[in-house]
Amino acid sequence: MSTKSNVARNDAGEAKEVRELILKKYPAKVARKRAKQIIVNQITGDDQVPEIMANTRTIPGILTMRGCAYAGCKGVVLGPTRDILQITHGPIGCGFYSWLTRRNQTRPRTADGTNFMPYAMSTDMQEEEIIFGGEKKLKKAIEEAISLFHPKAIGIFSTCPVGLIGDDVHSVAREMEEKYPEVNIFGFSCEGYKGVSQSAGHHIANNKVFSKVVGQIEQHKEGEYRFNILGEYNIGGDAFEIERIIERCGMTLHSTFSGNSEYEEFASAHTVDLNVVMCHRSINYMADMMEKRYGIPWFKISFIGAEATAKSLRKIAAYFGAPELMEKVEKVIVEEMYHVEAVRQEVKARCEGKTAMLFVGGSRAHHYQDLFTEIGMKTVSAGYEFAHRDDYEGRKVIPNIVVDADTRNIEELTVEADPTRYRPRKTAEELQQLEQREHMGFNEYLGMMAEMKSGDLIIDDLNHHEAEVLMEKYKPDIFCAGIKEKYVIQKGGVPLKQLHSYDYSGPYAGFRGAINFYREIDRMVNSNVFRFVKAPWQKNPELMGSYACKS
Ligand code: CFM
Repeated sequence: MSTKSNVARNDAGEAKEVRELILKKYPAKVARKRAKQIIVNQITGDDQVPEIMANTRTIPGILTMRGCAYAGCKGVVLGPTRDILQITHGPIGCGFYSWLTRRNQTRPRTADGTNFMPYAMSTDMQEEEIIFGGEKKLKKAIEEAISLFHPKAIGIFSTCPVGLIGDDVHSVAREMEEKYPEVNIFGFSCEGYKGVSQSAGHHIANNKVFSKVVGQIEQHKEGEYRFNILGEYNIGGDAFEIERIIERCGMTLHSTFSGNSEYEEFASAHTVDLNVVMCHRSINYMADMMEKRYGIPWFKISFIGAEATAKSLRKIAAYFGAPELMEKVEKVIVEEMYHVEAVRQEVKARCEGKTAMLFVGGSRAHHYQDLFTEIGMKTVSAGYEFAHRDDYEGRKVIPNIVVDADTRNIEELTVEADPTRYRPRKTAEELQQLEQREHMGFNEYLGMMAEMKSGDLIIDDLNHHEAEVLMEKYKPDIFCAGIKEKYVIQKGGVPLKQLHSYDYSGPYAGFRGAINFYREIDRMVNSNVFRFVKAPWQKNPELMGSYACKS
């Protein structure tokens, strides 16, 4: 793995060859499907990109990187909220393995502030409940939780067996709420098998938080420039860094969905004047629903990368439009960039021209490319695990996305303007002006492909075989993915940066986060240690198989 292959980077012809090589290994039917999910990027005028197949079932037998709907609902969207008491209704493994492994952090406002995150709460279903039903045990668990912890709100998360045996978590929630009216109790039908990945769980979580939590409390934090960040989950302390910057700029972050968040912040989130969306995949539903019901505009931002952070701050300030705010933001950017630049130049000198691959989730494979660009590195191949076509090709394709049975399975809420609380934050004219003058991109996301280069290889729902071919042919200087990929890739002689949990590091968001990332990548791509790795399969003979049948 120490010599570079002759794959000319960014060369569409070579990317096509790699694609063919990947597909060659599959039986005809599998190859036909994967061919639609492995695309050589091509940007034509007007930011047009090729169509990619996404958000469809993984082919049985292929080891996917994906997770389940329960993970997307409980782990991802609700997990980082510290004072909604979260009960996993199911066997103990689901609750245990979704307990803080994502490294989402939290910081109660006072030393004795409520924080349930250090607890893993589960009904621990046994054979008896699987046979005779688990509702009784769930009710008991809720009563026990209320008497011990006195929470403001309780979320019940369904695992696969709950749906299979037919426990009704919603009627349990209603019954317990009648008994304990001071507690907001709600259930999620987020059984792991719902949908094709964790993406379904995001949607289920958005729906319930929107209908059962947002709008419950009429209060807001102090400040003139108040907004929410949707889709920031405080992995490795990212939200702390973002909060620091926003505070420096003199703006008020009312709530973050859901990094470092509290129940009351969600419940009063409808009082702000703007929503900015960071992870489009996991929370675009909430942005849309809040706009329809309460009249809050939204646009996409990113705090990953120093340049992206600066651009996002400018956009938010321009939206509020106060000259003193814009001035303050510029001042903060200059001061922060001074520190960023010094490290960036130093690291860039050692990293320039090196290559990266990113295969992560539903938004980071896009955002983190900016950090690599800032230190002169090139992304040669990237893809999401579970994103939809709009995250690849931009929201403009949404009307053309075929709604299949799996998607129809997830409820789409019909949302109307609130009769008393709908309040347009800007007039249609003001919004239009902002669009023309500042290119705000209201209700827009351009997606990953338009911001990559022609000839880059885009792969949806990457699997192990495909990762091996990429490694062999491109020999990237760094591979970004998760824990399931980490050690196989590293045994192949390429360092792997976990972009889910950040390994043991972070934050990577904002200005200080960018500095952390540059330093970390510098250490990884310029360390010689990986060149000396000999994988077990390079030392011993390998058993190979191939398909003899034709279909
Ligand atoms: Fe959004 Fe996320 Fe992501 Fe995601 Fe995730 Fe995550 Fe991710 Mo792991 S919400 S889509 S379901 S940015 S847990 S914080 S890193 S796969 S790219």
